[in-house]
Amino acid sequence: QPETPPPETTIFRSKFPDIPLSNHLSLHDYCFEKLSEFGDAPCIISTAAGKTYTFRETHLLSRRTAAGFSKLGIKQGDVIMVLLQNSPEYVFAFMGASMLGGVTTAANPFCTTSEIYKQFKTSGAKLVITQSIYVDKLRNENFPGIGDGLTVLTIDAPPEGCIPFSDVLEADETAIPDITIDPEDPVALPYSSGTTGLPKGVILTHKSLISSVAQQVDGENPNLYLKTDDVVLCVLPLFHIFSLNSVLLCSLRAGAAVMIMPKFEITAMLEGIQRHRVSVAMVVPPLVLALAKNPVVEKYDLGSIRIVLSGAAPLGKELEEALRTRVPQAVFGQGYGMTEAGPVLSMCPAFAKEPIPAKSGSCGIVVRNADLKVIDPETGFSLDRNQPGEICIRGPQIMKGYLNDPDATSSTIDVEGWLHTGDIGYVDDDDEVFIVDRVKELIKFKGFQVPPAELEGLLVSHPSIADAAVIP
Ligand code: 4UW
Repeated sequence: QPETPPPETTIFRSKFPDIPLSNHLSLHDYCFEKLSEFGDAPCIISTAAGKTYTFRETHLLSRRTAAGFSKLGIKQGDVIMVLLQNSPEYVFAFMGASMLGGVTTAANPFCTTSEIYKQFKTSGAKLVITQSIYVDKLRNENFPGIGDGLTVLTIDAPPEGCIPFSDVLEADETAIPDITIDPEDPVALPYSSGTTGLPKGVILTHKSLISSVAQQVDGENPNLYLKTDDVVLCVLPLFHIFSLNSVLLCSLRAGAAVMIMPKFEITAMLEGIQRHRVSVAMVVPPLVLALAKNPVVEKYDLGSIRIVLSGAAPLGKELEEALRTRVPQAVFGQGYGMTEAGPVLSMCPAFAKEPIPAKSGSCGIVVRNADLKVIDPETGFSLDRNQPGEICIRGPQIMKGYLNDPDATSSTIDVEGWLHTGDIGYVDDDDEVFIVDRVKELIKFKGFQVPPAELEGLLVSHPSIADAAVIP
């Protein structure tokens, strides 16, 4: 529980009451806790493979993956790197690693070899899971040789030296080593540049991710009410925290199915939505643009969609209005997240079981079991309602810290436990959060982070460039 604040601090809380958090469990036990209730319900719908896995099958294949990783020498605390488009194997690898007490660091397969290498090296990854088309990205002079120091699994036909992922799916699920997981153990290691500098490993523990998922979907009146008959669109990449947390983990916990698509392609997505009756669409502004403006959308039935949740970047009002005319039956709203915040800070209250309407342009209300404050970026003093300042968040969901970077950690999380977001926003009279600006060094492109420091580093590596400053 957050400690009592000094009297002058204005703390904003959720309109919904706090709930008990099951954050003493391991993430996989928490996500599969209600297996006996909905074990035979669809869990993963893979459009690419034309295959559906039930919750029981997903659980079993994750267990086999854990046993298979163990046979390959992966132990508690080890890091595995996932370099994949969305696929069922992504889920098996993430959950399987968790079952071993391992940690998943996911990278964007579109990153360059040197970006991937930096993440591989700094995370200390012991194993890479990828697709054959990306294996060449693992062949540069810095990486150990594939099959000779570097273990690479591919989910499709393995190139020379790689192991087929199907091998681990055949392991004996009873052969998972007996381990004890501490809630403070890391389970995910996404990379983020935070408020300044280069990408850093963000340590998310079992406790942080369970807390964040619970803040969204648990309790008698969940802030984000997902039902067992929901089908949730999983087109946003699982290597980004929005999709990992709010799409995948929340759906697993709530018993909703996820329709996994390897990449965004408008026609395939619309066909999938129509065919599988997608009811919850988790999107980013460029996807809202496609849904709102692309003429092909009119040829498809989107009548099954009841919720459209946008986040990861600001969304213009005009675009929101245009989308509303395309899916008039759906409730539209935003969430606000940041990798380091576990990631969700606020969520539209109109998605609750007992909904509260939210205003256009708002990012919803702060999640339950958490404190939010707004501070003057110059003085650090807390501000009242309707006054824009830096948003700070405190609660059991936030990151443990940056990997091997105590300085960056202590400049992001202060001694009172407040995580400073680098976002400028305010809280209005109805407790709704509005983001108006960003003071941190960060460019967002289609919801993805582009750290200016990384581009500056690249520019100054050119012999004719003496210095560089990159701004949005
Ligand atoms: N409006 C304006 C927003 C918004 C925003 C984020 O890449 P990261 O670190 O993380 C994310 C996570 C987003 C997210 C996760 C889970 C979830 O449910 C949800 O709601 C839909 C969203 O984007 O980038 C963090 C930075 O992205 C900006 C903001 O600057 C933040 O610090 N950002 N959401 N709705 N800006």
